[in-house]
Amino acid sequence: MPQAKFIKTAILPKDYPVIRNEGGDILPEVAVAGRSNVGKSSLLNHLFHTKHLVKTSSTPGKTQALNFFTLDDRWAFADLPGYGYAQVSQEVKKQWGPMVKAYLEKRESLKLILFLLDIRRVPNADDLQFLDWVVHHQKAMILVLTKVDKVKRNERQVNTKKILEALGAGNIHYVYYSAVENQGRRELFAMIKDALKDEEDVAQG
Ligand SMILES: Nc1nc2c(ncn2[C@@H]2O[C@H](COP(=O)(O)OP(=O)(O)OP(=O)(O)O)[C@@H](O)[C@H]2O)c(=O)[nH]1
Ligand SMILES: [Mg+2]
Repeated sequence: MPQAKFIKTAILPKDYPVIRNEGGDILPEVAVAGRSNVGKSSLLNHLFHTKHLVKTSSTPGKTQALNFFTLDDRWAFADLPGYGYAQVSQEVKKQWGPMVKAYLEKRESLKLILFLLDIRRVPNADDLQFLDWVVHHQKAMILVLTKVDKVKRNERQVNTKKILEALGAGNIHYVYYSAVENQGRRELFAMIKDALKDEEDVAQG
């Protein structure tokens, strides 16, 4: 069984935790990002085999700060607050952009971004803006198409094509995911491992 731990909640870079393994190496970090309600926190619980370690909600806008976790003393994970939800307060909205921008800019241990999109929706301006930031900071990314239990098999292909077209991304790595129907977990882990291979080789000297 995987061993996941909650480490800390933070908003500002000065409050980010420095996360090391027992050998003292800083753990490579995977950030989970995407629109509010897309399923970020649920995906982390599903990956971790935990039910409530990561707070989820049917009300969008649940996660309003950065939440840091570790898995097996090997990887760190950051659950990012979702963007694009109209109902959160002006105060929260104003801080979202700077909070996530600062994270992408300052977090040196950030090695991989899981960019979540709902398989049923064409990416909107907020999604494209976020993707721009990721590309700008030259971060490795995996596209995770969530809630695939909500669409029929043939719809998957059609929607995937539309989504990739909207992103204007040619060869982007993507994976189908459902936390509800237990799909994609193994595949996503394999992709994460592959993406972080070089980092871990360095850490192990
Ligand atoms: N059908 C289906 N529903 C899902 C899946 N994953 C998450 N959900 C539901 O989507 C809603 C939002 O899930 P969260 O994991 O809290 O979403 P989030 O992206 O963390 O949302 P914010 O914290 O607001 O940004 C909840 O009602 C979940 O039960 C999935 O794979 N399939
Ligand atoms: Mg959340």
